[in-house]
Amino acid sequence: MAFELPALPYASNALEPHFDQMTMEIHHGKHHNAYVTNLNNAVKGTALESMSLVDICKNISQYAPAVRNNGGGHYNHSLFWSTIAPNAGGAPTGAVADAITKAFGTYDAFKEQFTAAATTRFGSGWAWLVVVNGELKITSTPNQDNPLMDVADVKGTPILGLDVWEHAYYLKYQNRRPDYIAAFYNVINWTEVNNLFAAAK
Ligand code: MN3
Repeated sequence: MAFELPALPYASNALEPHFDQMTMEIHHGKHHNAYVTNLNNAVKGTALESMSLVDICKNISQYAPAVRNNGGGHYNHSLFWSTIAPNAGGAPTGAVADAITKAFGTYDAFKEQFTAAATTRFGSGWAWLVVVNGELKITSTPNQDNPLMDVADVKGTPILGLDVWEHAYYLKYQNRRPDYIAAFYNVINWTEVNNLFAAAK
């Protein structure tokens, strides 16, 4: 029952020109794959082997740093690949659109706050849109932490995440993290975000 690297749900060049093919291939095939391998090594022979990643995250403070870093890495990237897509992006749809209006006022105001969270996360980490008691909040976490974790400042169910580690953008955008963040809005898979929102409420 080892953890497994999920296949990308689209071709590695499908998100061009926003997210480039080489970055997608290295990010998924090397970085994410390494988190899966290292997670499996960290849980081998322990009770964690048969637990869900979500349950592991919820009690992460009880486990070794290798479980936190690689379990978080596996969860975060799996969510990331599923919530971006080709022929996507733009304004949100469905119940998430309504919830964004309710929580932030407008889609532009949401973008402003999410961009700020992603831009100001110092060093490596993630920006998140999370569901807390049925409502949307924006937060960020360091390294491979996420809002499911008992160590997170803002706890909730993530329905959208943006990886702001340099490995996510350096090949195409070099030091220009803001350009990478701006490109992200062209690939958000609002259909899947709505699915996650419905499941989280
Ligand atoms: Mn990454």
